[in-house]
Amino acid sequence: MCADSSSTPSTFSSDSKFSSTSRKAASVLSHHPERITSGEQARQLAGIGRKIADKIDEFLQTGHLRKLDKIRASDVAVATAELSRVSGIGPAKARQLIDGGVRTLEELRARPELLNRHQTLGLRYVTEFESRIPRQEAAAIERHVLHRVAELDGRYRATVCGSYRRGAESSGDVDLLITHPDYTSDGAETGRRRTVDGAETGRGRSAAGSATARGSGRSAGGRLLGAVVDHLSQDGFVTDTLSQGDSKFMGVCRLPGAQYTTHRRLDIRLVPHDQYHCAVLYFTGSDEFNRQMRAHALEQGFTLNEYGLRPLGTTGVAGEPVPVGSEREVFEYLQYPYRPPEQRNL
Ligand code: DCP
Ligand code: MG
Ligand code: MN
Repeated sequence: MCADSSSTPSTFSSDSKFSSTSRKAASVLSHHPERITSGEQARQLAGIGRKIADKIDEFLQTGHLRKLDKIRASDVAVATAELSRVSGIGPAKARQLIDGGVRTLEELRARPELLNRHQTLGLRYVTEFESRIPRQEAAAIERHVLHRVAELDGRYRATVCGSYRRGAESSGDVDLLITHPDYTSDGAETGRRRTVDGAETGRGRSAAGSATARGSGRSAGGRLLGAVVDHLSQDGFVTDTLSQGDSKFMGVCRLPGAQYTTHRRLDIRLVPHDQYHCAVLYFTGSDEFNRQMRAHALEQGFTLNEYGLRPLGTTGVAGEPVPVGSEREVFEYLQYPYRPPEQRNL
């Protein structure tokens, strides 16, 4: 405990988290002309009691104060929760910001250089993204998007999945799934191969893997998704891009016109044509329903995921995906009683 260091005790003595007794003690110590070397010595001073003396001894012996560590840990937890309100900021980024002295959204607004594009937009729209989308607005978004996609190319197929498809009265975001017959998992039209679990393999990965690739550098999937995003941006419906890859767009939208004023989160996923129904099933959720259905699939000797339904051989190795012509067929393969999306809110 160093009585002549003025900065630490003064921040201490002004911090509202500490009692007036503690603040008084900090002031006494900071004004003491000599270095304090024990709790016993400090106790001789006015305003220092047994408890403070014990804290001084704890600090001198261990270099820490358990109580202070606890307060700091809970401050970090509060700041992490606050910063995590921003789309694109997770625990690691929050930690990095806190270590850099940023703990609130207000402080974050003053440090734009610390944020990437996604996080910058996440901060700009933080309260708008936190407000839920009423079902009737989600329905208007669905009509708009399905109309615009069909207008672009009638061969696209599109479904709004997520909580909206499960009939929710309000949703956190809009989850749009699209496919196109020119885009399949065997890569026939894409010039490259995809494995059954959807991972891309072979040449072209690095070139087309760049999320910003435009035009000729794009894969077939990237072009099909990019065309949709561009068309949805043309009339101002898509207002911003948080991130965009060959098969996944994360962005921001708002319906044209004066009725809807709030910016909404929009996810668009392009999936191979032959994987569409398994993807619709997966992205309709709920997470818990998906878990239960996957567990049931395993009991029936199948592995089910967003890419397909595959029988497991006796050795447990997954075979070729079975052809799936509808969501209902997945239930039938698994002898699982069909549940419409409204009954998947587990
Ligand atoms: N999903 C999943 N497991 C995850 C994340 C997602 O199974 N870890 C699936 C089920 C979800 C769907 O993707 O229903 C869409 O994800 P969202 O996070 O958009 O969740 P919801 O649409 O269900 O809810 P919200 O209204 O909050 O968007
Ligand atoms: Mg959703
Ligand atoms: Mn989503």
